[in-house]
Amino acid sequence: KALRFVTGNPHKYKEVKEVIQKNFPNFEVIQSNIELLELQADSLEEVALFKVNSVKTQVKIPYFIEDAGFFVDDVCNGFPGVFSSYVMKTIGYNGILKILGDAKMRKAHFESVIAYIDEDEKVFLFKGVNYGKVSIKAHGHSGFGFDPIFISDETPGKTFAELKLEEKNDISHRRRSLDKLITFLKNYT
Ligand code: ITT
Ligand code: NA
Repeated sequence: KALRFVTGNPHKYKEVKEVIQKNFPNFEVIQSNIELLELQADSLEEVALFKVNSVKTQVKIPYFIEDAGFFVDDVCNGFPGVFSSYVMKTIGYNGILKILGDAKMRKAHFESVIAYIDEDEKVFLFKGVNYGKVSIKAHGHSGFGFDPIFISDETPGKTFAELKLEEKNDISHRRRSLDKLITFLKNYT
């Protein structure tokens, strides 16, 4: 079964493709490379719903989109969260390191929300999370976005950018939302 993933972010597509190839041989994923507009909202769920509906006239249903964010829970009360793209473009992960300085409390997490629209134009949301902390310095070169400054509680001592693609994919927020989507598709379609 072929799934269309609408995203303008090649890193996200690469991660999703690896997960599907390795774990779900009955599925394959195809990228629809469309620049997605985002409205400013309070939650990833709202952004995901907006995104999935915004391309209805351009993409053949069924398809899915994903909205992800990096949440710094200590010091920043969850910021950048829904502002992650904008913060990455403006102050980058070095800006986040500066904001935290040498703060001891550095809890953070990633969230991923997938919105899937089915043949009847019904939309379903699937969420995945990974908890950890912000590193003191940036480390590693794989992955993208905030990966160089995030250390998952599940892989202590290494940032996401120091993990191999498959290692990040074993535990990531994106992997977890994707597992839920695939389970849903296996059971209900
Ligand atoms: P779409 O076309 O799919 O919308 P995007 O790059 O705009 O791609 P998001 O809005 O979902 O993606 O993500 C917002 C930002 O959060 C993204 O640009 C990254 O900087 C960051 N981010 C998301 N997932 C990440 C991950 O797995 N690791 C590190 N940073 C991530
Ligand atoms: Na985006």
